[in-house]
Amino acid sequence: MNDSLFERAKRVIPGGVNSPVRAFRAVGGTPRFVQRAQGAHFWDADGKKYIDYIGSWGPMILGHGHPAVLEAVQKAALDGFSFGAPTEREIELAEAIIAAVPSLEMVRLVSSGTEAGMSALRLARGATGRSKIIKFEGCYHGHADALLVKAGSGLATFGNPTSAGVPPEVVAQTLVLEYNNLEQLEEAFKLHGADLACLMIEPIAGNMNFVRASVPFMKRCRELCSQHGALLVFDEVMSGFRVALGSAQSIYAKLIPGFEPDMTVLGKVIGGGMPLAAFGGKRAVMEKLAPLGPVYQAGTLSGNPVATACGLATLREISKPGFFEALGARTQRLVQGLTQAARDAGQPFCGDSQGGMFGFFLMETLPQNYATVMTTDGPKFNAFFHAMLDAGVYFAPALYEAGFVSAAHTDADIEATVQAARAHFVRV
Ligand code: HOZ
Repeated sequence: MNDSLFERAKRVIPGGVNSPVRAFRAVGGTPRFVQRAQGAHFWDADGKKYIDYIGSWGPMILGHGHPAVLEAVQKAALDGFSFGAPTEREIELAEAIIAAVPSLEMVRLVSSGTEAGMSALRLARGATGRSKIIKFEGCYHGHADALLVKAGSGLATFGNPTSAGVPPEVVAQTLVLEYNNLEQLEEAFKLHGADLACLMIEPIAGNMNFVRASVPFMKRCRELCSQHGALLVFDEVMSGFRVALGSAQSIYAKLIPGFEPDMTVLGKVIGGGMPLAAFGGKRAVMEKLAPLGPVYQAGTLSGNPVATACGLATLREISKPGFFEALGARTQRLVQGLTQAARDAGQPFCGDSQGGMFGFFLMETLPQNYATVMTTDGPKFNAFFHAMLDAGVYFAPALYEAGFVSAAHTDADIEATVQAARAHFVRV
């Protein structure tokens, strides 16, 4: 059934998918067409059950079909799908986001991470009156033209880190530096500091697998941005409300006194699985947005009433005491179990996690940048991916993607995953 659906899909949808990484082109084989999902599992069109470690690429932090979220969505849907006029729930969601992330004074709700990143960039340029931006190799900030240069995720998967169709003049203002490379960072600010609108970074990169920005690197990003009047923009579409309730910035704030970004881009978890994202920051910057200021941004479905209900119900659940401690411990158990299984079989393996987000590499030590991630043995990853898939474990079908554990994953799910990995590692 998966095969015939894929053939049918390819006739009417480019590559048979509506987002490239789903096509399994990197790992080979037929994508699984999902029929339904519940908790930590989904079932494909052939009725096969999988332990789901992508969780819609991050949003499903509570697992699928959480009762409180379902109830909120059903109730909201009965009241109307979309109004194109403001609702109280938009205020409630904005308040909930701001309450959890201290660097935010105002947020604007939009419909996708791409839209949020693109709008944040325009706002940074409009607020500073400058054009140049810094981004890092392997960081993916959605598919807006100016950010689609040396990006991770699907672009890395298909070996085209810069997309066709992006005019060179559009990316001429985008400086691309190596992640965690202090020398390049210093040099870029020395040469271009006065022209820089912003530095945009995934603090925990989830689009070149899982790579953390080191604390000294992040500290220097903050200092240089402040010295040169550039805005530090955290892309927390993946890490936001996923690695901690206060997002990745709360982790850096514990290690760097007084640390906070100027702007934050959010998505995924704040929508709980519905199309919803946001960007926010200090009042002085956010008030440059229309209708108050000269930077234009808008959207028919922005702040959608069903999506905001879904996001709010999700944030309520993950704000409960102990939620992130339990999720983090479970995710760590998964990464430790996989590491042990590989090591016992004499296979190189390393992994890292924070909250409910994780990554692993079939190499000895954790990479610090995209170039090192690229040295991963692709065929070896693909063999691992397919062995796990056969065993009913669904990891991301590309080695450049992070993985996600939800509150619905049980110890039994983790144990079954580790056993499946162990069986593979002793075979190869
Ligand atoms: N850009 C996502 C991975 N980093 C993929 C989204 C999707 O295919 O749903």
